[in-house]
Amino acid sequence: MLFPSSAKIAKVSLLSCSNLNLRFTRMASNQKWSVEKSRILGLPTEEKRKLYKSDFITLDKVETWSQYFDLNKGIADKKPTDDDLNEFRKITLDSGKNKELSQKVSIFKGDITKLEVDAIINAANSRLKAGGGVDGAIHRAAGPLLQDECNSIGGCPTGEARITGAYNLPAKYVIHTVGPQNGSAPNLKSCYENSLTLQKENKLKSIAFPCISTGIYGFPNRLAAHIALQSARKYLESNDLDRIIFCTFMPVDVDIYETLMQIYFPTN
Ligand code: AR6
Repeated sequence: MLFPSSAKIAKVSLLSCSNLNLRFTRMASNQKWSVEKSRILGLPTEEKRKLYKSDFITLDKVETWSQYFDLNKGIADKKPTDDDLNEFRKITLDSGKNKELSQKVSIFKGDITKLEVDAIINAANSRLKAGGGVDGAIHRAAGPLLQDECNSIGGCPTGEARITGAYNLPAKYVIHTVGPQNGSAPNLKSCYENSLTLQKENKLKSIAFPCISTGIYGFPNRLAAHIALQSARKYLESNDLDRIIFCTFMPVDVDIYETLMQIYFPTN
């Protein structure tokens, strides 16, 4: 038969219609995140604040480490262990910068999604699919377009980092980094370094880190804090930004950071 039956034509055109629909839907969702991302980034702060799902904390309300240390006298009694000092000796401080740098870092106890900073770091998984822990909290507060943008990136290997918009979050951007699941210290170090590289490339002035890998991925909290503080200290000695915030969500991390910040960021 030379001509296809009308049933066949109908079937083929139905198929191409549904393919076309699928393509349009995909395109529409692609366009939606990218249009919204640009629109939100261009909003005046008061307008952007109407998008937030809950209360927010501005940078000026987050004490610098230097202020925090002065206000919480008891912290001085928290002494590093011999193991801490051995780990600390892996880097050399430019001690002339101590005072200045103690004003460029902070401990923040609480929920990272509340921070109105340039970027918050997400402890993501390599598929960049919303999971539990801080990742879940970030996706819930940002709204579904964050997942759409993550889908457009496709994934992120362990130790690397990717940047997206932050949508309904108070932050401007989210930097997604994938911490190690096998306790690899070099991979965790790369997470901090690659996130900081994105900070520089995007000219971000204030960023907040959660304790990457120390939750579901099970990295030891104390060593993770050493790696975070070593990376931040070395980076701040030669790069200009206003603030790196260490977001400590669990009491164990508050205690570790209050102890270790005293050696990595002495206030005098
Ligand atoms: N704000 C700040 N820190 C938080 C918050 C929050 N709202 N919620 C949890 N934390 P985790 P990981 C702390 O498990 O170990 C996800 O399923 C938490 O107490 O979030 O790198 C991803 O999709 C802990 O101190 O991240 C991955 O599959 C820290 O954030 C996997 O978990 C990190 O804990 C990543 O595991």
